[in-house]
Amino acid sequence: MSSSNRFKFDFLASKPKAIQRSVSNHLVYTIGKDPFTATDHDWMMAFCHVVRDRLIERWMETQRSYYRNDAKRVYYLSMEFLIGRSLTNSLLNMDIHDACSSALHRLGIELERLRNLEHDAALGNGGLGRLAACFLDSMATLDLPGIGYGIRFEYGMFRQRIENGQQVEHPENWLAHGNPWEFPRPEVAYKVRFGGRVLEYQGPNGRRQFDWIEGDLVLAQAYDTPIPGYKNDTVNNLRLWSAKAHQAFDLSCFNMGEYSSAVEEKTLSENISKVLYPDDSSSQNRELRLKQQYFFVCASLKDILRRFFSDHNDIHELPERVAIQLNDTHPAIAIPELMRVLIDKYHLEWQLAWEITTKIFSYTNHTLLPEALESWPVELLGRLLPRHLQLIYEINRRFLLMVANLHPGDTERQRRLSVIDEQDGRRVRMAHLAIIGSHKVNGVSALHSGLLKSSTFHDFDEFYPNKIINITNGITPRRWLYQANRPLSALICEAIGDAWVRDLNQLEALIPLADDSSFQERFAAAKLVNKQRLAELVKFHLGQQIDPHTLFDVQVKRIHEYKRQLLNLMRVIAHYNRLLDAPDAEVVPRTYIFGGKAAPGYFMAKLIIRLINDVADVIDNDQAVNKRLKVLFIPNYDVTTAADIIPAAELSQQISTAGMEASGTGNMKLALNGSLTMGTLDGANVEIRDQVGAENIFIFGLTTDQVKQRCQQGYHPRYHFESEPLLRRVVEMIGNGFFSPEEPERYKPLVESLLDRDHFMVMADFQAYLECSDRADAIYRQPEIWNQMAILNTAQMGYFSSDRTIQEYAQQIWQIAPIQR
Ligand code: 26W
Repeated sequence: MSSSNRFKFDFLASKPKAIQRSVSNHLVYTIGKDPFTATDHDWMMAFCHVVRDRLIERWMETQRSYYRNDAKRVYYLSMEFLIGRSLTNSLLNMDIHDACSSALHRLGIELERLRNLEHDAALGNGGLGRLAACFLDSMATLDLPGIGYGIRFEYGMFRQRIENGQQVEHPENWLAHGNPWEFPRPEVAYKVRFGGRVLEYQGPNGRRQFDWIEGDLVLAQAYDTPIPGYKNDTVNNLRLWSAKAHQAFDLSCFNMGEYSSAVEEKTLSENISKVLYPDDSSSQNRELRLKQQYFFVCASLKDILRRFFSDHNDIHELPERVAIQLNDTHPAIAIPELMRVLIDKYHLEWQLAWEITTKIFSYTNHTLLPEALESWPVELLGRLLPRHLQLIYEINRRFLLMVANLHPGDTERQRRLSVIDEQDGRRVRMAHLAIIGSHKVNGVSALHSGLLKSSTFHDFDEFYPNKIINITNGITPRRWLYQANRPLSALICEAIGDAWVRDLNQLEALIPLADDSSFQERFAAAKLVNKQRLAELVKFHLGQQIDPHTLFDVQVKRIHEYKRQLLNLMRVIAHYNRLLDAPDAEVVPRTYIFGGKAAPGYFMAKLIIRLINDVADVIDNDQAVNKRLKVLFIPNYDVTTAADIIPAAELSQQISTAGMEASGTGNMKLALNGSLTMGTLDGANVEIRDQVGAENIFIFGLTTDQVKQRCQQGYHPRYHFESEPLLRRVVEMIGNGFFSPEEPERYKPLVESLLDRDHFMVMADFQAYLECSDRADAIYRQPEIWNQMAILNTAQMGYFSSDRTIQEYAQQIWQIAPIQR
């Protein structure tokens, strides 16, 4: 943006005095409260409105510049956006943090107190949703015209409480006290149809035409959330859809006194945006979920076309102005939806409609787990979206014809590639639809993309060479270092300036400082401050004592068997046994920190949480060890607790079964904050090793190829049980009720799974894991070496900035460029 504009925004609005006046005004005129009776929450809302005023000016100017430049835009379609809090992010990105802090101080209010009153916008489950949020930040920071589209869930990701050691889910009503960041747009509302039937008729030139009619209508109403870039005055938009009844209520019922049936339809349709599905990596074929998907896709496409036609009139130009990224297959119904609009509404010929569609769409795959690959029963899809099913059949028919042309007689290949899975009931494979309808498909780490090409989508890779590519994930350095870790940020800025915040590769300037003993000390001091802060939070919120002078050994992420929190816990038990056997053994005093939510219906994951808490109890009550060994489960892991925990971590556990974690992004956040990774060669861990150097990371365990080999040869977990005494003892303790004396059978399902199946090769990796952990301990005893390694991690994580990731998407997939103003 030009300097004259910047001047315009800053001069009046960024001075403490102006901010102070503005807060007072908003308190009275927006919130309607007297300063004498106002609660902290009232002040927080008033203050957020002040910040929002500054956002909206920049937002309008940014949108105007996109129109002026006739910019090609990218639309990021995602069922999930896991944003977290926005206040600090907005203050720092607009460079008004200190001015605001002193303005509030003059009013007798501490910014820190207000900050903690904000609810997380938790409209996502985990990695996929948080990635979408990092991408929005990077697009805005890079001056790219990127717009997010999703659902405004009334209830976000559930709140996790631990009661009697077990996860209990509580609804997260994040909107109850108002959301200061959103702008409702009641004038932007689109009709979305479900059900009904397909009408066939003769078009003007004698052609067969189709129209989808009747059924039920729901309204999608827009809410906009401004997304500020880092100190560039760009503010992009996240548009979320909320479901509203097409008719508020049935007046005839109402007049007859049947009040509840009068509002029945309203309740039913508004259910669509009521609650986020809390399932991470397992596809539930619920009708409501398919409705959610089509609901936001249909509204988003209508909105995209409305924007296009506001200053264009030739639909052929659409691919020059519009790119649409599908965040996993969840929005893949957009492909037949665009075909429907182009053919049924604009009366384009199939071939032309298909060309436009495939030029516009691209698809990111985020998982190889078969249970997470979405497929919808043909019956269900045909009932809710009859015209889409017809179009999917036709897309598939034409595709399979081409396959047959290339591989005549190879019906087995056609069966494998088909969009329709004929195996168990007929189902629509959404990933196949997404690949066929996109010009690019990407995996999210080098290893993952390689596996997509060599196995999961191998036939597609042969059929469409160069369509499947890799774009390794990244994280935004603004939220995950600059904001979350002020002590380390300040130290880095002092040492090398602040250019790294928008160009993370600049952290390499820290490399020469890695063996400077005074820098090492200051680096360690920053870590200690973060550890002390976390210890205070833990004391305050959980009433538990953790010692900041112990090694903070952290595994925070969704609880899933393939992520192997159980393997970590078995290491904890083995360490405990060591102390039981040799009470005076010299060990590195450790605090094992776990955090993460389990899907509410995921029995094994919930049992693992319970075992973590049972083990923590036993160790807490054992005076002989509890000064040197502490296990802590931090409840309700979310974006905000992540920002408290990650800067304090020293060891980062990234121990998924090789080949199962698509990328991981927590691994990047932890390493960037100077935590050393202990991990398998899985997902982006491989590339982290390449960047930081094999000597600065602790790698152990079976590789992807070895895992595959073991599976093929026939894997026998009992062999490890029989031949490894340390392992045997740990498994027996879990199985015989050592940690659950009041219910000895409690963990039988875990032990049976380990001994009889062990799909995740916990038993096979246990020994190597223990040895690796000992290697780490030996280095932790030499603080200079540990600190040097930690600095070299931070210094060499530049590649994992989501700015780099987004630049790759922009160049290799979207063909969009920054807008200069
Ligand atoms: C339909 C049910 C469902 C829900 C969510 C299936 C699959 C998902 C996601 C794909 C799960 C997910 O979040 N995947 C994670 O994506 C991250 C961002 O790319 C990666 O870093 C993680 O490795 C991957 O597990």
